[in-house]
Amino acid sequence: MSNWDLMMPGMGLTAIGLAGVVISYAGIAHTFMDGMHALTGLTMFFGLIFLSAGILEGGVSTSNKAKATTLVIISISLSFGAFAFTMSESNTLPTFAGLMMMIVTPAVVIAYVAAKMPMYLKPMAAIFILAGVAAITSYVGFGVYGPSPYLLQEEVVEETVEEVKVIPPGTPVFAISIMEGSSEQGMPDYEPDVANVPKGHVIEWTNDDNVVHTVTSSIDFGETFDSGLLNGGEKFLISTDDLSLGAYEYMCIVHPWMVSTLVVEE
Ligand SMILES: [Cu+2]
Repeated sequence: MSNWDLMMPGMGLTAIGLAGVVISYAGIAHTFMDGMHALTGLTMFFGLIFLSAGILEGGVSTSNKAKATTLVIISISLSFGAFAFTMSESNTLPTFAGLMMMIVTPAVVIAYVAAKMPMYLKPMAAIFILAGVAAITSYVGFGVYGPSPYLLQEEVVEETVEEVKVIPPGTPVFAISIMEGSSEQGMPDYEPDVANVPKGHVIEWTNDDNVVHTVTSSIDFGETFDSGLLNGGEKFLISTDDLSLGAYEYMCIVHPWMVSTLVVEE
């Protein structure tokens, strides 16, 4: 009943896609994560489409081979999903899971209707397509007019922070260390990784490594602040008085995987 010429490439694509998605959410490929999960997710979707087309050709298959394949794929997907939801801190994961559900639920219902009640297939498909269009429209609508920053271009505030050469007396200092060995990808880099600095403090980065690093604001490539090359032992100081409240992601130009966040608080 099932078509193995479709199922084989389907399984291959699904496996490759799944591996890529796991890698990107496991944080191994930190730098490429955003692009990678989209690309591998797409690969996986295509794989699943081929796979289900193969399994469902000629009706719902009763062959044990097809059943076993389906079970294996479902259990891999479920265990990955459970892992991702408990272990991952990625904030795009709920969106990704939502998209999966949006595709899987109608696909299952339509496949079932196609096999058991073919006369209702067209109205069912129409309902799902309309629901999908309505959902996407309202999602985009709320994304644009609502508070979610996900779909919005972040407004770039034009501000340039000058390096502090001499700390004014009585000013509290917040120290951030560029840790030894941080040039190596995967090693701890800036410590603390998320620095919550109360406004009024001077922030002092110290290069405790013996390799050259920088402290460079990421969003505008050093427009807001940029230490330039810091040799081992050198310091870079800026005043939070010159920064608006909020989060600033910064990185090392020499080692772009060194990324941390600075949060200026009240
Ligand atoms: Cu570096």
